[in-house]
Amino acid sequence: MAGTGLPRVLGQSAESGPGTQATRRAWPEGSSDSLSSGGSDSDESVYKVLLLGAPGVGKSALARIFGGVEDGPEAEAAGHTYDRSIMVDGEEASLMVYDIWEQDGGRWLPGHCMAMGDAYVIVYSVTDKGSFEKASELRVQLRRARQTDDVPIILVGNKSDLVRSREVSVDEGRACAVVFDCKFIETSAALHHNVQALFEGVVRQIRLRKDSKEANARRQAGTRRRESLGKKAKRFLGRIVARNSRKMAFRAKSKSCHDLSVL
Ligand SMILES: Nc1nc2c(ncn2[C@@H]2O[C@H](COP(=O)(O)OP(=O)(O)OP(=O)(O)O)[C@@H](O)[C@H]2O)c(=O)[nH]1
Ligand SMILES: [Mg+2]
Repeated sequence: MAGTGLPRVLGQSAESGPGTQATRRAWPEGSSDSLSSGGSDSDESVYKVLLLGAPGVGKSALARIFGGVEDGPEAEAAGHTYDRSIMVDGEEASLMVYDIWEQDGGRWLPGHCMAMGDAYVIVYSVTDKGSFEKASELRVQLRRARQTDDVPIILVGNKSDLVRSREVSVDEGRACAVVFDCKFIETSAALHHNVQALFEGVVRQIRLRKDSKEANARRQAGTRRRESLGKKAKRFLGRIVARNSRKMAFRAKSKSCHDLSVL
């Protein structure tokens, strides 16, 4: 049901991978956006989102927060696929989040994973340079696998709470996103920081590609009405400056890779 603020993790299907279990919990960061149970995965209106990334970077932690599943035995039972609807910009969207990368003894082949997503979330840990390099590799693999498709890719630097053991700076993450033409966000699954923004951003990125220009313009108009005057002025100035120099244009792009509500 929309408006209840309750997520639901649905059961498994042949397509959706290992078993899942129903559970209920509100978004940790608190939001006016509401949540409800998702549809079936054969439904085209359900967006398939794949989590990719090196081992141990926090893919499952992020997926569980999305699914409203607590760590511990419940998480073990919940499996690797989370089906849930969220309200974004006043409209409901159903997401199926797959946390199946390189799991289940190779049942989910990398090629299959790379072919099935409507959006990809490539996760690295900001405390692990190797995982950052792996993220670039995955981006290249994805580009190869989906040459003709314009699928949204969001690069996620997780574990931002581990300040002292950071090995990858925000600037490095952002530069990588600019070079590889994807969006970028840092999260902390441990603190539940930016997790909601990540999945709402995924929905916006999919909509910007799949829905009509009119539908997106209507949503953006709604969002901009709520935007502060200062933000509006900044965006306007940014556009003027970007027009004036290529270097500035690169800078503007590097700023916009943080904005998951624009292409
Ligand atoms: N401090 C901190 N620890 C985290 C964060 N996200 C995940 N972890 C921890 O990192 C470890 C690995 O997290 P997982 O979610 O299992 O990582 P994964 O990417 O699913 O790993 P694989 O399934 O092995 O590929 C666990 O001990 C988590 O508790 C975070 O944001 N901050
Ligand atoms: Mg995992």
